[in-house]
Amino acid sequence: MHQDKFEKVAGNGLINRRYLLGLGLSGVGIAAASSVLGADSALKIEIPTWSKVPGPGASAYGRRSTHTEHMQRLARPPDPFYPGGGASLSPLQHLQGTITPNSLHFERHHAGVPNISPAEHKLVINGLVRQPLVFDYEDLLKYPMVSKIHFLECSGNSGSLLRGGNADGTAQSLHGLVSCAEWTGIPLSTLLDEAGVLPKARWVAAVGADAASMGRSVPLNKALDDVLVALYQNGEPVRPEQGYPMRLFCPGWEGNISVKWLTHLKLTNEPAQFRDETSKYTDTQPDRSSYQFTFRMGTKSLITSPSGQMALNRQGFYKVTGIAWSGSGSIRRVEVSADGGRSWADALIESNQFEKALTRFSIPWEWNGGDAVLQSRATDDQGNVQPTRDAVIADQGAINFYHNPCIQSWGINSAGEVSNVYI
Ligand SMILES: Nc1nc2c(c(=O)[nH]1)N[C@H]1C(S)=C(S)[C@@H](COP(=O)(O)O)O[C@H]1N2
Ligand SMILES: [Mo]
Repeated sequence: MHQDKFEKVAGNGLINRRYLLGLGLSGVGIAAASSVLGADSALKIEIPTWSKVPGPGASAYGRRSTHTEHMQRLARPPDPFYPGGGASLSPLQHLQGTITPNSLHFERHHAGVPNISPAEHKLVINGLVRQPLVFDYEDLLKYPMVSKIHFLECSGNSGSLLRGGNADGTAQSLHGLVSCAEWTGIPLSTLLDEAGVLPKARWVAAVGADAASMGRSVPLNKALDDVLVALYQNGEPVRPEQGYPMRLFCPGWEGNISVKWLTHLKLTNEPAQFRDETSKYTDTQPDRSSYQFTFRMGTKSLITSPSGQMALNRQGFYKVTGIAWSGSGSIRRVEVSADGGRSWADALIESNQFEKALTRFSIPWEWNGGDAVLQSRATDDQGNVQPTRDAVIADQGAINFYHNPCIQSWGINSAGEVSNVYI
């Protein structure tokens, strides 16, 4: 078979990533790879209808192809005792590259999505400042802004893998509380400088204008470092679901602290002890004590294809691809295993490697029709290596399910069915 010429770099069929760089892919001979231009001239290709009649003209607001409408967020069922509460997850297995389309960005709401009129919305800065300030939306648009590509991940993401029991699911249902966008906004330091932070201040208490009045305390050093008051998301005003007209954005930190529908920033000496930093988003240890503040998200990766509940329909060549990210910096390396972690090969990095942003990786793989366990393992520029599930459980015990960066294992059986497995 032609696949024999591929250089195997790890057990169970992993192929040197350079074959994805155009070195020898032509020999793969997948039927789908032949285009109309490349096909045999004797082949009779029918001219499709859409090539014969003009389609609809230009439109005022774009929409996606009707053939891609199966790509949907997965909304968790509403809870009648928790109006507006809940989440929806990004369809990671259908996406490519590193940017999540705004309409598919995951959501997590504690009291639903408020419909805020920007003309009536205010942002107040007060507390331990020389000069309390009130901004309206139009004021803020006049400030210099920066644009940064960053992931956002809920600290509850992937938590079901630590709860044990049956965790069958897709990349989306198990890990879809992560998304990545270009966030454009005003560095919080600019606004704090204008208010004049008093020397006693150590924390910034941020509150949203939703019916949850959700609040979180941000340490002042982070607030002055890279936190944004984000007004735009991938070039358009932040979507209502993401916090229109403005949200706090704390790069690399758990999603909860990026307060949406931001309306109040109060400089304080101590944390405000909001509900979401006392009763929730705290990491309970085996001795039942809890870490109150675990801000930084881990060093993590995930194979998005092939992934849970997909099926491989033939033996042979596959492109294994996925995403990697780190709350501490940029992704330096992603390794992939096809034999459940016994041997590893370096994946090809297919995207930019921005700080605290999704990074796309791929590696070619030949499936021989037997059992396989696909895994990926990320390393960031601080030297952090993604831990195994066993290591996470040994480290933080069985109670806590927040902040789980563990290696995902996708088992493949001889029927080609892909499912979450614990090994
Ligand atoms: N005001 C407010 N801010 C909020 C929330 C909320 O319910 N209300 N949810 C938080 C949580 S738990 C997460 S994970 C992120 C989710 O942001 P997204 O919905 O834009 O993905 O927003 C955070 N900010
Ligand atoms: Mo969250």
